Amino acid sequence: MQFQAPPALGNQYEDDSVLRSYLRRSIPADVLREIEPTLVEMGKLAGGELYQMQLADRLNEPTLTQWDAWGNRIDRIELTPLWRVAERIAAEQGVVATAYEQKHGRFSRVHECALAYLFTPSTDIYSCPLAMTDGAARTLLGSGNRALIERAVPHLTSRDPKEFWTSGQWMTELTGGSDVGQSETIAKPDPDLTRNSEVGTQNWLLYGRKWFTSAATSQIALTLARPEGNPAGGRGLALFYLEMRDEQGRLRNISIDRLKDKLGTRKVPTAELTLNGTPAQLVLGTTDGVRNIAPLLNITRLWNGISAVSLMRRSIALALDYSHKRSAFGTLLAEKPLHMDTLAGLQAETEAAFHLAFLVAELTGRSETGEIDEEQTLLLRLLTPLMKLTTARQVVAVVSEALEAFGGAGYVEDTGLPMLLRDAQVLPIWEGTTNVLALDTLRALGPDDRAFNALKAEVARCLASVHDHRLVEPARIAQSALVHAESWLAEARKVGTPALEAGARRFSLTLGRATELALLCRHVQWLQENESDARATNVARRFGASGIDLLGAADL
Ligand code: MFK
Repeated sequence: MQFQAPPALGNQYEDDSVLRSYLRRSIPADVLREIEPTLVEMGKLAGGELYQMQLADRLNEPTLTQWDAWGNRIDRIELTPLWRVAERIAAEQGVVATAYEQKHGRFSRVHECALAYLFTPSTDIYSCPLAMTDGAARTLLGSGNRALIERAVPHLTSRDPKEFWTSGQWMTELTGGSDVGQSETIAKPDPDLTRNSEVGTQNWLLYGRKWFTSAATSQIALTLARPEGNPAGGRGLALFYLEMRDEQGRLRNISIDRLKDKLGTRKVPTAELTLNGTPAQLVLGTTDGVRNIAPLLNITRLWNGISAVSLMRRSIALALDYSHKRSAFGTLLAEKPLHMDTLAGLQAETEAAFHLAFLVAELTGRSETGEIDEEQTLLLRLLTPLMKLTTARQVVAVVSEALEAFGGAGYVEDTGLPMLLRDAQVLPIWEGTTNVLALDTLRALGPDDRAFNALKAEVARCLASVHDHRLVEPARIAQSALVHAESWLAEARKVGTPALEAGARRFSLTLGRATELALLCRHVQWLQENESDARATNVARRFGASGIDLLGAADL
């Protein structure tokens, strides 16, 4: 009897020509020399020890124990072995810390994202708590609240697993998933002002239900609540910081009602919580909570995109390896033109998505060191939702197709493959659905042309560098999609808000895919000129022919 060899992974950094060539192009050689050992190490873990642990941990899920044997309410969540190891490795390898240690200035953010990209697919979305932790650190630092910065940021950015804290991001309530302004949690001034005095003097108690709190094992959370008497809507909310447990390890008037039974991200202990007088501190001001939590949202949206490209990459790495092990109709799949053509299509989507996600990482890095001008600031604000929504749609399609490349094995749980698709499916949903982000794109564009012009200028710079005759057609497709989107926007603005909103998704996806194509063309041209590598030309041509302008002839 013959047994089928399963797919295997090598060093996930060394095997990734896309990541490696991108880093060679985008960061100085001396910086790359310094950071490369950390990427080789993470690539080794991701393709080796962590991947094996992930397969072994497949059936484990976090558990909630609400009561002890003697009737005490304890609400203890046990993580799975994989996640416990992931927490340690994330701290030791500085997956969050790297962005804050700033050893390489603005390139520190790209370095962090490269680590996250390698780490994420082998740890069953441990990127979720890391994303929120990163976002909380950025938000606290931007708030100027010295007491909270000194208290929490050293923990959030620690490399010592014993000191490392993760943060939750409690926004979702029964009334408000996307429409956060409807949140019902109330904040009342704490009559006992001595409580928590070590972390600030503005003490409040929170009362309400948080309906979808991811990674509820975090030590702290940033959350929204409405100070009593404040008006309805997002402006009436305030941004609060809280620590989940007291010095004895008891939850601070928080009950964990249940863990969510989700389609995917099964290792993430997502909980429903009731806050019944939970002590909290204001982060900044008693209003404008939605605006004040936006820095956190923008960081977690960046992580969402990095996670999307990392899952695409993982599914293709497995499918490609398998194609060299699986024979059908007399030859290996790798020798079958149709099979390899299918994988090439997935590779093109993945490379395009990769360059957009990492452009947002680059711009985020610039914003953190102040090396950003007005045009780039507008570009970052616009590209963050565009990138999040575009890559999140791509990952679901790519991973679904990659599973098909395994035939029936892709549908069988103990291969570990179906989990990839279930995990991918969260990416268009959390951190803002495709439609909510399409509307955020309109918000980021604002009423004038400045943000759109910033995007046009970026695309023009990319395309100006393209000379190879085989790239003329993809470059033309990117440019004409952008021109169409611009004229559509002008027309839709004239017709009115309902027309603008109805087309926002097609419009945003067109912008996202056109930008991806332009970035891909630039990279491919660079590869040819600097590394005599013409292989990727087909990737750009392929992506250019796969539907960039999605506006079609939609009526206004
Ligand atoms: C794997 C990696 C990912 C890890 C994920 C971790 C797990 C997280 C689980 C979750 O899902 S957490 C919950 C995520 N929830 C969301 O993402 C909410 C989605 N909804 C939106 O984004 C809505 O657009 C929004 C709540 C922001 C709308 O609320 P409002 O109150 O109608 O907002 P409004 O009035 O338009 O904006 C208020 C202010 O915020 C405005 O500024 P001003 O006050 O100066 O005018 C906006 O410009 C600003 N703002 C809104 N979004 C912004 C922003 N500023 C910068 N960036 C943004 N993205």
